[in-house]
Amino acid sequence: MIGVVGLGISGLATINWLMERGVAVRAFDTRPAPPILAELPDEVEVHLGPLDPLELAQCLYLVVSPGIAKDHPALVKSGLEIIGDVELFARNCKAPVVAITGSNGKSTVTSLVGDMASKAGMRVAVGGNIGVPVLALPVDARLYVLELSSFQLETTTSLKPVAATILNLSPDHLDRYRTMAEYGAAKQRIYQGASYCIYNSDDAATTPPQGGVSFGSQGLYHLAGGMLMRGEEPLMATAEVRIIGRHNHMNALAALALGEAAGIPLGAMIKSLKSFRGLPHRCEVVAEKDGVLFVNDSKATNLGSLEAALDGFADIDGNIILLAGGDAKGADLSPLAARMGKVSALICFGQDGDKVAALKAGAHRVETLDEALPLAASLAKPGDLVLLSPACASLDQFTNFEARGARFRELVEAL
Ligand code: UMA
Ligand code: ADP
Repeated sequence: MIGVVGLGISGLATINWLMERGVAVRAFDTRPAPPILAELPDEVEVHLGPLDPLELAQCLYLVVSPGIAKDHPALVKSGLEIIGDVELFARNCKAPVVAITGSNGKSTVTSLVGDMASKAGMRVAVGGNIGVPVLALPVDARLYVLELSSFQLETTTSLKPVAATILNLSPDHLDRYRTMAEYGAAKQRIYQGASYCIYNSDDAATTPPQGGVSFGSQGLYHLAGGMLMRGEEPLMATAEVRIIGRHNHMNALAALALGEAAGIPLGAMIKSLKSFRGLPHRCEVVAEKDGVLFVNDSKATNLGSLEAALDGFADIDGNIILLAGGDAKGADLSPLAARMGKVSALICFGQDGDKVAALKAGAHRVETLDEALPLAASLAKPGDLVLLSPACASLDQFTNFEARGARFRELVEAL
C-alpha cells in the first residue's frame, strides 16, 4: 500500500496512476474537505485532518503533494521514504524531458518550448507546476516539457532531463524557505543528471555546477543590434517575436537554447516565436479606454515579476497607475521602492497592503481590488497605463491568480 498525501489535482492524478497499475492506496489530507474528495474512487481509504505518523507508517512509501513541506513533523516521524509525483513520473518515464524552473517566466517558457515542439510536428506533452499534473500526461509522448517548482524539485531525485534550466532567481516562497540560499538550493536540483544545463548569464544563482549553455547579456544566446543571436549567428529580429518586453525576449532566448538541446529544428522554433501570443494574466492587455491601457499581470506574485513589468513598460509615454498587494509570502519588498519612477499612483489592497504602500510616499490604501480599480480609473489620464501587477500571492482574497485576473477584467469592462 502506498500513501498519497494531499488531495488536490496532483494527488488525484497520482492515485489514478497507482490504481491503474493495481497498487492499493491510502490517501491523506490535513484539510477537512480537500478539493478532489468527491472524485476519489470508492476503494481508496481516506484519512482527513491532522496527519498521524502511525497511520502513515503503515504504507510502503509516501507520495507527497508539493503543497506540503516534506519536513512536516508527522511525515518525518513516519520514517518513510518521501517522494513527489514528479519522482514517480521520472522513475517510469522513457522519453526525453525538458525541465524548466525559475522564480519567473516558467509557464511562459514551458508553453513556448511546447509550442516549438508541436510546430516541429513532435508528439509533445506539456505539464507539471503549470497546472497539468505530470502523472496525468499521456504516456506515449515522445517529448515532455515540464514546469517544475522548487517544491516539486525537493522531492525529485531520478529525473535526468535532456535539457534543464533555472531561468532566474528572486525572492519567493520565503514563508516556506528559511533563506534564499535554501530556496536556490532546491532549484539547483533541476541540473542533477541533466545532459544540457541552460542558465542565465545575468543571474549567478542560476549557474549549474557542471557548467552549460548560457543566455542573457553575456550569454551564448543574447540580444544584439535588434536581433536574437546565437554566438555570432543572428537567429531572428526581436521585433518579430510576438511576446513583448525585455523579460520575454530573455524567455525567448532560453526557449531557443532548451529547444536546440532537445533537438527541435530552428525553423520550427522561429515559426513559434513569431506566433506565440503568451499566456493570459501575464502582462496581458485587457482593454484600452479613453486612451488608458488596462494591463492584467495578476500572475506577478513576487518581487521579480513586478520588477520585470515595470522595466518592460519603462518606455511608455504616460505614467503607470499600479495596483498591488495581497499575500507577500514573507518577502521583503523594499527593493521595489527604487523602481517606482514611472508610477504616478500606487494603490494597495489586501493582507499586506501596508507593506506595499510603504514603497511610495502618498500611496493609496484600500481593502480590495474592487475598490482599487475604480480609483485607478479616476486617476488615469490619456496615455497612462493601469497595471495590476500585485507582487503578492492572491490567496488572501481570491481562490487563485486566475480569479484575481478575471475580476480585474470584469471591473475594467464594467467601467
Ligand atoms: N494543503 C493542505 N493540506 C494538505 C494538502 C494541501 O493544507 O494535506 C493545502 C496547502 O496550502 C497547499 C494547497 O493545499 O499549498 C494545495 O495543495 P494541493 O495538494 O491541493 O495542490 P494541487 O492541487 O495538487 O496542485 C499542485 C501544485 N500546488 C502547489 O505546489 C501548492 C500546483 O501548483 C500544480 O499546478 C499542481 O500540483 C499540478 O502539478 C500551483 C502553485 O501554486 C499552481 N505552485 C506554486 C507556484 O507556482 O508558485 C509552487
Ligand atoms: P511563472 O510560471 O514562473 O510564475 P509566468 O510565465 O507565469 O512565470 O510569469 C509570471 C510573472 O512573471 C508574470 O508577471 C510575467 O510578466 C513575469 N515574467 C515572465 N517572464 C519573466 C522573466 N524572465 N523575468 C521576470 N519576470 C518575468
